[in-house]
Amino acid sequence: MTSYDALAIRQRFASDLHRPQYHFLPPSNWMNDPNGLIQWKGNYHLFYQHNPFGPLWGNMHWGHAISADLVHWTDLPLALAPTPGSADETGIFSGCCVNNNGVPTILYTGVRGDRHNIQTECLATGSDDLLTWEKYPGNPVIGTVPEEAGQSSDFRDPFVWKEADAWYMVLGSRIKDVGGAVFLYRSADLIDWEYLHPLLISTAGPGTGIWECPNFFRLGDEWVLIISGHNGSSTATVIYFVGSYENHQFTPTYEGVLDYSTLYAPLSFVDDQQRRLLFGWLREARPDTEQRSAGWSGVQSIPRVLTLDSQHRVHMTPAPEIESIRGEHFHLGAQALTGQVPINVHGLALDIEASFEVEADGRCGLVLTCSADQTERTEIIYDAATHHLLVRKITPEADGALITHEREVPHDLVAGEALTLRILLDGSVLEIMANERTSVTSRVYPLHADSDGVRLTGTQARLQALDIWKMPSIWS
Ligand code: DQQ
Repeated sequence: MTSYDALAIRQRFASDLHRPQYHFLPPSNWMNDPNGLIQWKGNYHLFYQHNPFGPLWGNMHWGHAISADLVHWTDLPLALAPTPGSADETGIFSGCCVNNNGVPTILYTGVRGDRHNIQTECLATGSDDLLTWEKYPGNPVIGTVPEEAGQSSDFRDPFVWKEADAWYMVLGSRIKDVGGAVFLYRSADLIDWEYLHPLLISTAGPGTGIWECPNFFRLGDEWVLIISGHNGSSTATVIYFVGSYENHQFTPTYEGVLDYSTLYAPLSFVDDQQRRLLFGWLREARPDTEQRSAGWSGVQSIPRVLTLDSQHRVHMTPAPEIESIRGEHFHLGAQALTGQVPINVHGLALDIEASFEVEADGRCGLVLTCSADQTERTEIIYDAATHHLLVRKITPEADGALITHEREVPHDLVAGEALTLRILLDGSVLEIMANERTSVTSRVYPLHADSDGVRLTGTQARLQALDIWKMPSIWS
């Protein structure tokens, strides 16, 4: 597909209220995990799990887009498609892309079998423009699951990095009757892989599922393992471990939640500014029937820059490049909050920064997607007494009944610490980062174009500053 065709397809969705304007999604149809993120010759390449034939999961291919600035994207032809009769005949699942001495090299999971239950790791090398890919004729490069996994057929999502002596890979898996696991491999040439040992095994107990899409990397002086899956009673699905990595053994000393809601299967990479950047799939929160009639499904998060704080917590800030497209600006200065007040800004594509001082029993936050009668709204409220951040979506039904969806997540502030909120609202996407360390991404589907009001709310709290920018489309 030429970029011209892709833009024409994008035009068809011009009046879709729920379609994001400044987040990446394909021209049409289904997208899930980010794949193969790499900066190559200065440009950022985003590959992604894609069903080119429809807006629901299936027929997994790798879609491809390129950006010079991490903000504006150009659609490129599909990068990888299943090959009949091969290790990837029913799908090209997730993976990564590395620079092997000047040769762009993708490691991905090829799947076979009716239920995609034969999962092996495959390799493809690219042309210098990353537009054409040749699969290694000897695929798969890893064809069997380690014995200690038992009968598990879940064995996927290679994440590869280079150390002084060799390439290393982690794979997401599950040990039968134990739980999620990440396996570590080593190779001199990306083709012959030696299994070393589990890098980490879940202690949450059997039935807690597979660990998918591992990311393992150095951040500052420590190492971070991110996995998508479950770890015990927590309802969070993307968690991370921080610890030390010596002699190829990982010893985690801190466990945290990367995102509490719809962000899933994130993938990170390092760019030429030595930033660790992460994209995540923002899942839909509406039924298949609605995704089918929309004609598209799945959005990528705005790339986030990762750092660690002194308490070993991962901090996330949207890549500053996104600030370059900020439009009309609204500012409100310091003031006491004594209830809820409307703000003179309307929009469903906004970038918001807010900071508050909140007393021990105080509450404060913002209300977005607010209809004129306020029956429809999305509340983002911090409760200092319970140390929780609440995201509550209220939608009126045709008969006037109100449907409420709530997500309440722990968020601790130390004495004297201000609450900071960074919020990216974009059609049906709502990315919320509190103090850069508590992330709650959500999907909201406003009923009407004028459900776009903004309100400020607080009791026993003081606004330090509120800045709101209207955001444009990145496709015009
Ligand atoms: N999505 C891919 C898998 C991965 C899962 C398949 C995570 O490779 O484990 O579409 O969303």
